[in-house]
Amino acid sequence: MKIGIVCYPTFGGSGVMATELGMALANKGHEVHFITYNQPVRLDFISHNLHFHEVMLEEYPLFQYQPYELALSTKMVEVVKQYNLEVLHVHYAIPHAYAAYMAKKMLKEKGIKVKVVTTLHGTDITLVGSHPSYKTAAEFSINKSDEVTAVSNSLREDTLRLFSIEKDIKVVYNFIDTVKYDIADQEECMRSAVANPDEKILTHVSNFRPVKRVLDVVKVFHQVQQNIPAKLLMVGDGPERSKAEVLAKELGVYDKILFLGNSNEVAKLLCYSDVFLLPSAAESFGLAALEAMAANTAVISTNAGGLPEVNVHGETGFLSDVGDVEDMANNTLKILENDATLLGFKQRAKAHTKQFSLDKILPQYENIYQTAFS
Ligand code: GMT
Repeated sequence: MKIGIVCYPTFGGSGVMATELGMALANKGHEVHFITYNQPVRLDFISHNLHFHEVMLEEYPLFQYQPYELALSTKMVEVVKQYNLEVLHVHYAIPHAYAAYMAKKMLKEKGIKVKVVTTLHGTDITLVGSHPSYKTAAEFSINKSDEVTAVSNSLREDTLRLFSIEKDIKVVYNFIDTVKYDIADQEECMRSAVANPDEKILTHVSNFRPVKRVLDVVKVFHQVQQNIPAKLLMVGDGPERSKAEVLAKELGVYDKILFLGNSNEVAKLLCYSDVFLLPSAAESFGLAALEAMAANTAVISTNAGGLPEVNVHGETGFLSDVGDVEDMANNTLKILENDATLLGFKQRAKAHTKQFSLDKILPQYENIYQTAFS
């Protein structure tokens, strides 16, 4: 099929997922066109059937805010017309589903049909979309999509609770290309580059927004390293990073934490990891946790949103209430108490990712495109 993919091209989970999906579809022979304001960060190849179209914004002094939706819907119309796209798959409802609806209407005026598939990712529903400034337009554009998917049962339920939804919302879990994470046993995974042989390695990867509660990551680590020699890798960047650095200094653990910033090589960093910390206040799915599990890492997370659908309590890691730093630290120590226990958690975490593998999830999206188009 000929598919347009619209997403945020940044380090957020929705952009990562959309990019991985587009590349996988292209690998399977579909013609894929990314329509975004920058080349997606994880887009690591362009080929005859994988294209990128940049949405250009005209800066004009009159505008306090640039009208991005206008530029995006105009670009969608252009690309659909030029390449005869059959489906526009938009990731993150705001403003992508709204812009896609407008593009579809404009195309209809010219006798061109395109179907819109909207995938809800989380904050587009739970934080941003339900805000009174956006709710009416978000609800409208979700209802006007031809097909709607959510990345977990939890997000589906949140959407039905927060909005008046007339469409069926299908759950299609996020996926992972497990092969990309099979580098733990390879030579390039040199734990000695980041830790001493007796130290365990804890990792956190996120966009360091308040919802990720990165200060809890530092607090949990502070308690853990009092009992077990350990290092913490903090991967990513965002508004809470400097607060986390200040707290680490106050708690006297700054020299045991590596703040690594954003990385395109998350799989390589995760291969060092023993335990992944994700103490989020809200999380529709927790793609970062799934990536960690694929890299043989046990997960300590909260029980917020869709996290229990990914991280199985007592099997792949542990779940705690939001903010319960004590419980998260104790659970981390349980996992790290001896090598055999740690190995068991790591192996079960890795095994659990099979149900989120690319070959299971990709056909579900292909079916949805077919249904939308038929
Ligand atoms: O977590 C973020 O702030 C980024 C956000 C996004 O849309 O880019 O992530 C959301 O989508 C991811 C991919 O589906 C999910 O794995 C994350 O759980 C979800 N984040 C939240 O719900 C907070």
